[in-house]
Amino acid sequence: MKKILIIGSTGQIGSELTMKLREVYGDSNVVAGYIPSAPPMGELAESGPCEEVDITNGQQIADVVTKHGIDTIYNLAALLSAVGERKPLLAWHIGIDGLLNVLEVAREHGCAVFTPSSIGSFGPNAPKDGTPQDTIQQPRTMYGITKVSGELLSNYYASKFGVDTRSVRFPGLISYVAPPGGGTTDYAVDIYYSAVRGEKFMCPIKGGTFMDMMYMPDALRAAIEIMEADESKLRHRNSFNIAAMSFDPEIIYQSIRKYIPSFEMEYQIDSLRQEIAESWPNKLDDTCARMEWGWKHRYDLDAMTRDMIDKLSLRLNKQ
Ligand code: AKB
Repeated sequence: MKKILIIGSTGQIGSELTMKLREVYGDSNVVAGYIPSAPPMGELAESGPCEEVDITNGQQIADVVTKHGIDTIYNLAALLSAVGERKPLLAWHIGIDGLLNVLEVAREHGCAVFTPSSIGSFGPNAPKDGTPQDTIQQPRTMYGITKVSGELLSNYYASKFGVDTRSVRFPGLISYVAPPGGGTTDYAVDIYYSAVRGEKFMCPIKGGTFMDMMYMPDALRAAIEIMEADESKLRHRNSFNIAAMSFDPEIIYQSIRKYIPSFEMEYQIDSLRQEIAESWPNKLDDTCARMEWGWKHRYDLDAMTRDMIDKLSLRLNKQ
């Protein structure tokens, strides 16, 4: 059985991935790493071991890895794209200095490492539609620069030191559990909250701006399946394009109106997020992930909309 440490367990992906990994590998085998400003709460805190782990403190990571006999690290610490533009030095410190700490601990202790990359690792010079697995990246944001550098560093540790590093390039992730913070694709989560609350949605991204998106259950499955994949079949490591759906604000708005016909949306463009969105691909080609480890999404836009509206309605009515 794997012994897993999650760094950033209380964030948007971490809070759900920790619970999913505990379900798959057993509660006591999954350590939720957190920083004091974002401590675990409720089920996350109560269902398994928790340890303070600051990604910028290599010794702290090493101590927790030794204490719990960790063999796999999910490194989820990062600042998202829009907030990374406001705090570029911190984005680099967490994304790259932090990743180096993780890779060094992994090298010394023989751990496998998952570090998500993103559609943000591509820039305006990449082909926009059917963006290939291997192509020019050249991102313009600090977030994207840390993601490309992270991919290269992770590949380097694999080829130079034999560290089993793997990852995927996540699209915008949509979930009814933990809200995202500071991303460019966040509008595609916020829009469901407005719809379910019966409020008009002020959309920060222009109609006609397409980005890849994915429902969280598919993203969690991808993070687990890539780490379970047969290594001998992998031609790539860091990072695989994965895709599920691509839409612009108008398309997601119309998908929600099938279930909530009175829902209204107006545009109020956020220039920073719009500029970032325009530099990203419209739609990734994920053939390599499908061929090399059998990636397959389960949720398309309408299936996700149905589930989001059901689950969010339950959650918001309970509060
Ligand atoms: C963001 O918008 O910054 C993230 C991402 C696509 O990586 N959701």
